Amino acid sequence: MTSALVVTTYNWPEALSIQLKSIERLTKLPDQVIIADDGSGKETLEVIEQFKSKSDLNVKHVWHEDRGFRRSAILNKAIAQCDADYIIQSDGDCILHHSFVDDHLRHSAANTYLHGSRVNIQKELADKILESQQYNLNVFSQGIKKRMRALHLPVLSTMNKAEQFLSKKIRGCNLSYWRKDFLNVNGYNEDIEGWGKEDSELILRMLNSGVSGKRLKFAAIVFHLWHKEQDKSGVEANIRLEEKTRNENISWIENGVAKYL
Ligand SMILES: [Mn+2]
Repeated sequence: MTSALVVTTYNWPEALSIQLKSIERLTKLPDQVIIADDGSGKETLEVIEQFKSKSDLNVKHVWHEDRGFRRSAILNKAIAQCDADYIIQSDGDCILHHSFVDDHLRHSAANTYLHGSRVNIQKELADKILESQQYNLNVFSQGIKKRMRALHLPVLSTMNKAEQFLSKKIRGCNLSYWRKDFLNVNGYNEDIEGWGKEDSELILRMLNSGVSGKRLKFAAIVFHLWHKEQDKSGVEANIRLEEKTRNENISWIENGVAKYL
């Protein structure tokens, strides 16, 4: 089984560079790293080029032009370009726990997607990390919210039951699934543009197609760097698309990944 870590980013090179540092510290490395770049400028490109030049990892930068928030499209393009069996997703404003990839791979199971915990780093600590480009995060760190989520006890994760419903805890910054299960529902729905609902709508279709989920509690941890809230003005239309998927038991959408394959 081969794995790819897919990291989304948009014009926040200071955060991406910390995220990439956390990849270097992983106890188990993915076979491929793909940066899904939703239209960032030169500074982000420089961070990625620098990382590529000093890393032994197979790193791919998938970019499209900036036409607003198009997370669904850039993730489809990135996953189309990867040939790994298993996809692990995070965002460029997150710092991975050193066991992040190991935890996802260890708990991977047929016909199952996994989602882990997100620990929020508050503004003051986030600013400090971004400025120093250094971090040391654990359950005792000052400046994190809901610190119990930073507890790493992966043995306890094995007790989690499979979910046949959409968990409110699903976050696109901490998700893994089989690429074939993703292709089977035609990936992200690109009718969803602007902030919100693209991940939960995808997961609903996976559930509708017979895949179940599992939450990795006390494992697969990401630390999310504080930032100002996104513009959420288009979310109503996205909520309607998600409701349609739920109410009509949809598993396949037209405007998905297939056009890139
Ligand atoms: Mn964020």
